[in-house]
Amino acid sequence: MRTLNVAMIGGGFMGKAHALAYAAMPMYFWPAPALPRRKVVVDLTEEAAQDAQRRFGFDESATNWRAVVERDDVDIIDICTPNDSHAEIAIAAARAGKHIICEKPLARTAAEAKTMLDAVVGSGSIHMVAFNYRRTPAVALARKFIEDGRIGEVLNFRGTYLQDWSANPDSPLSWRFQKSVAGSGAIGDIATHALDFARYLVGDVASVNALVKTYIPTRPKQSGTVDKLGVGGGNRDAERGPVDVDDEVMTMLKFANGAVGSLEATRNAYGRNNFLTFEIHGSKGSLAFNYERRDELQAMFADDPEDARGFRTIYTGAPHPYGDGLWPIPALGIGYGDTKIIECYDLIKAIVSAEQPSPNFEDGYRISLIADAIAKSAEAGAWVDVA
Ligand code: SOE
Repeated sequence: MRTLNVAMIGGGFMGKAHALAYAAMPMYFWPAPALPRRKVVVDLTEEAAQDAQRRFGFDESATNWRAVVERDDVDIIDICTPNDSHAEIAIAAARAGKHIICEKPLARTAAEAKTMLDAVVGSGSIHMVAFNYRRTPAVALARKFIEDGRIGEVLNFRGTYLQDWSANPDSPLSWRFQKSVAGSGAIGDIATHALDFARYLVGDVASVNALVKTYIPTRPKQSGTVDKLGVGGGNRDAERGPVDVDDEVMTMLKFANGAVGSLEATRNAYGRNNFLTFEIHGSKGSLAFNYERRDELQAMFADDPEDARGFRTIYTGAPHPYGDGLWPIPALGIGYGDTKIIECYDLIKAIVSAEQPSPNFEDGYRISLIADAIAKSAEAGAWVDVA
């Protein structure tokens, strides 16, 4: 069985999720398409890198990602850094002929995402953007139902991504609130996950009419390089710095295929934790999903007998997408880590078969185009076509 050596750049929250996936993927999907080897992890300081090496089971640690990208014994570059370094690392990796997985959003702007797409096209690299939630079996099942025509023609998509980790005005000024690093706020960080659902389940978005809002204009500066994500409620005595991104976005959507939709995203919705949802209405039925109940797909088929009509709850398990690798009994439970394990499986499969996976950099770029159109529309107060 082939071994693929992974160099992971960034050993934080996402690094933890990806390292878990490399370790566990062959335990779930066997025979594995190839064995990912946790070769080298890169972080900003030697201490952080060595810590990540021990914790995440890598052979080596390093602090210079440029040198690591050039190594002959590295097959995959895994980008788990904040958004402002995605392009530089991915472009160098493509030039060095490496396969690439990049955390979402692909880049801060569509123009930046385009430079990444241009770098991978023709390079021989397999490339993937880590929009992991579409790999939840219930979401993949929704796609199957739509493809099989079970709900007829899709008429309407309603997406939300609501969290509350930044609702407290004293929660720290993470890089996620700084435009120069993040590109945007809720739009890039979480609305893009819902946009990935929209494209995966319905199709490309043609135009948007959006509004955005920033509720909390300053936050206490945080110390250290670890993204604190609101943990501990923050330090109200620390010096405050400006927030220059959106806290909340809502938009109407027109899809290229004629469907319509809406999307709301915020990290300031007290009581909502990872409320990533969709509801889709079709000419022959409806589907609904909530990541907080991720083992379940709600489905309503209009051709059910009249006295039995209504949403039914399907618990995903062995007969459903990825069921052969997961747990044998429905409702034993899918977790965040499982979505990353499936993502890793699809990446390794794509490398072995030399076929681009989805979502790849082309998809990441298209999502960035929609994100840019949302920002432009909010500024103009008008419908904007997606370029
Ligand atoms: C913070 O909003 C965050 O960590 C996002 O950046 C991730 O993409 C999401 O999966 C969980 O929440």
